Amino acid sequence: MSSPLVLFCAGPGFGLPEISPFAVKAEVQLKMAGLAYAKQQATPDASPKGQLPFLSDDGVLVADSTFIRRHIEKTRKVDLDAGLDARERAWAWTLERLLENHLNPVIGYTRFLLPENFAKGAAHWFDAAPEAVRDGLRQQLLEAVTASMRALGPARHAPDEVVELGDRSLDALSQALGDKPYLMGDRPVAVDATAFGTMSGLLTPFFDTEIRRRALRYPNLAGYAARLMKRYYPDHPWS
Ligand SMILES: N[C@@H](CCC(=O)N[C@@H](CS)C(=O)NCC(=O)O)C(=O)O
Repeated sequence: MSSPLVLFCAGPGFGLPEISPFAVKAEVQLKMAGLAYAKQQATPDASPKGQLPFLSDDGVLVADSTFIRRHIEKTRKVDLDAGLDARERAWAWTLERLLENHLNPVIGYTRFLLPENFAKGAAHWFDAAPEAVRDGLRQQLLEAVTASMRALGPARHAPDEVVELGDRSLDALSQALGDKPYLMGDRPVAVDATAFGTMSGLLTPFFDTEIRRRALRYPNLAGYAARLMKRYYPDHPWS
């Protein structure tokens, strides 16, 4: 029997198994829970919250990677933070906020608002559109992302200031990881799904960026991303 779970994401790209760090997080959460699932490509407008990823569980739609986690934990009786006490769970959640609320916007800024990266990456999403509207669609996307990056903060700063702030969060994450294999110890828990989405998104060799070079200065973070890639996407080429 096929699984009732279908994860809707944008699909692979930019040297990653999924373009979006939130989609990587959601998929790794499903893998951590040991659940069978199918994947389908979708665009954000198909999601109840206008963003990817979202999950269909036998037709019931659940949007947002954190609510996807809550849904599978509740309905499949799994605990992705099993073994952690209340204080450790609180710390893991704090790290998730650092990753999603601070570092993921740096990824968005780097991919969309640095013109060379936009030209190499997202601009190609419209290559198949009729020539008459192609540039307009690119411009429309850039304007939407710029508005959201202004709301989130990065678009108000100079590029080197975005790198400086991102680097502070990388340093904090590196300190939090230390010499452990995973953020909370010897086994991966939910925050590792989030951190892997972010770190693979920052470290992908597809974009040659200053924030990637900074991330590579933390050997424990580069090793961590490679360890998780091997564990959850063993067939995905990764340097
Ligand atoms: N809080 C959401 C964030 C998801 C998100 O930001 N998705 C982006 C792709 S990385 C998206 O769909 N953006 C399209 C839009 O906002 O219009 C989650 O955890 O799933």
